[in-house]
Amino acid sequence: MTMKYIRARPYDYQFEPDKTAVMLVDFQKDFLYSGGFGESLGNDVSLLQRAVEPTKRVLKASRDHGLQIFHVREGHKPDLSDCPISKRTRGNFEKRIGDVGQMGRILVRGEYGHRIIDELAPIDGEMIIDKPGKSAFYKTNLAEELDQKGIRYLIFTGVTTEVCTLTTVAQANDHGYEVLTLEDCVGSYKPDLHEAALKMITSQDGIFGWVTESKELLKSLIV
Ligand code: TIU
Repeated sequence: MTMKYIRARPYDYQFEPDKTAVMLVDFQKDFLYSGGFGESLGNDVSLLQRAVEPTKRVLKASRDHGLQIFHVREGHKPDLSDCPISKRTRGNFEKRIGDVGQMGRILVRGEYGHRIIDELAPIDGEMIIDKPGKSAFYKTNLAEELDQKGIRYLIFTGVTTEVCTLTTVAQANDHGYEVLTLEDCVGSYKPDLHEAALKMITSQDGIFGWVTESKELLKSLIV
């Protein structure tokens, strides 16, 4: 298949659609809605909404154009055996991972809060990667699944920008993927850290990869 080009920072990004996966990182009720993990950490969860509509458009276009789609979720087994004590006990918060919140047990697999938001819900044939950590590569089969599908290019959307998205982008870079992050499809509780994360990706002429707006990806898919 022919190479496609996207206007991006620090310079144009090239990709082959049949070797590309679009990643949706942690678009879960636990992070975007009130009463979940994000709010339990003291955050204003409404700040993440900005990423939903643009990501919905990317998801639709990716489905229409046959790109591989990987949904990622952060969460733990009900017995919390995959949750380090440090993760559960850090910080001075009223509710912690595993405690019962307004959307069920916080950040626990199978609970309502762990689900992906309805607007971006997976459909049959799309991969779902459950991870216990911030990186989608840590203690998951993501690298094997990508290898099996012959993927070389990863295009990222997700929340939060500087935590699970950046951690995964950085590791994807170590795995050798060509990584593009869509800046309007990532969101953070911390606008200054959102900006810093995007700067980190593109600094040093793309130390972790490229950044652009979703409209540039959409344009490239229709030509
Ligand atoms: N707290 C925060 O900003 N993020 C996380 O804990 N996980 C993800 O980013 N998904």
